[in-house]
Amino acid sequence: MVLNGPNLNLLGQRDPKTYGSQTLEDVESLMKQSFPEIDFIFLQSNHEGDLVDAIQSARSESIDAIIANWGGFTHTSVAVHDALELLKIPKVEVHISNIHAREAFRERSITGKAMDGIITGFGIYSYVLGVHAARHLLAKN
Ligand code: CA2
Repeated sequence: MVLNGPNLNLLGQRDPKTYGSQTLEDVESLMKQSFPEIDFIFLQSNHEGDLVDAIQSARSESIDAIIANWGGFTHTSVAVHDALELLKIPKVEVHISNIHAREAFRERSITGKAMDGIITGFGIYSYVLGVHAARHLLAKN
């Protein structure tokens, strides 16, 4: 399951210096092309509760792993963090930009504490790396 948080629906439309010029649709195509054997479920939402619901649904829908860019909720959301803590499948956080090379408030990832790891700063290729990381975790378990 690939989850994207607030404002990522605008990818490619603004701020190309930080986020590149590719759209969220391009991200999904890249993932499908890179891993044709995987059945991805994609969800983008601007609403925290939708993301919490998606995390909870992953428990009953036999999802193998979560790759997620929580957007701005990365730095604020205790609710997403708490939902993640209850989900015991591989969880990889991805960011397009390098959150450590930007404003100080982006340095802290609240959600990241409940993820297995974080990939940050490789443009939309972060999502591809996220799938490799999830596969590595699945192979270990
Ligand atoms: O680098 C990332 O992937 C972020 O998760 C993107 C979030 C930001 O709040 C995080 O600190 C880092 C913001 C997503 C906003 O997406 C936009 C897309 C196009 C134009 C403006 C914002």
